[in-house]
Amino acid sequence: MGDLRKADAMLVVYLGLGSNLGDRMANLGYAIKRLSEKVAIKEISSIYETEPFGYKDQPLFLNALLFGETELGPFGLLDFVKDIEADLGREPSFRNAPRPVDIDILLYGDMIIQTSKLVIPHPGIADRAFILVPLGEIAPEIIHPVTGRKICGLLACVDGLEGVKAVN
Ligand code: PH2
Ligand code: MG
Ligand code: MG
Repeated sequence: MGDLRKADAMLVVYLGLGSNLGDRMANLGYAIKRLSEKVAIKEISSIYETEPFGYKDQPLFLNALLFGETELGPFGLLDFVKDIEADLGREPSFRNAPRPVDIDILLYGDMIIQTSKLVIPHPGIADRAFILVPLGEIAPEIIHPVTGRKICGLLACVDGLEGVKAVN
């Protein structure tokens, strides 16, 4: 019974990771290690070097994405990822500014949340190649809960694929 309740409480979350300051690879590694304290990680995408989306005058990013299960609710998960970002030295700054690590909650089960603190699904999924390429790698068939479209369908329409390159 206890086990069943535990299974029911677990939800699948997709998290996006980005770094474009300092030792980018080490920053992603640290973030993944810390995330694993509270997220049972099932799969991690390849790592991609990506041209900055939005504010262009900043270094190239490394981006990756993972999915796993967690007992944390969406706001508990948000607090947890903010702690990890702060531990890596991320200072509050302007929107889209360079950062040692950015951890975004992309999807939380098929929940739709719209608050000033947190919007899920992440509003950038459908137009950002640096999200759709790794998401298409590990979960092409999942359905975006707001648009009702499959990730592979969104990927087929997105601009900027030439700016997303897998790192060996
Ligand atoms: N994150 C942003 C803005 N622009 N561009 C790339 N390539 N990768 C990112 O992770 C990224 C971005 C805001 O969080
Ligand atoms: Mg982000
Ligand atoms: Mg963020």
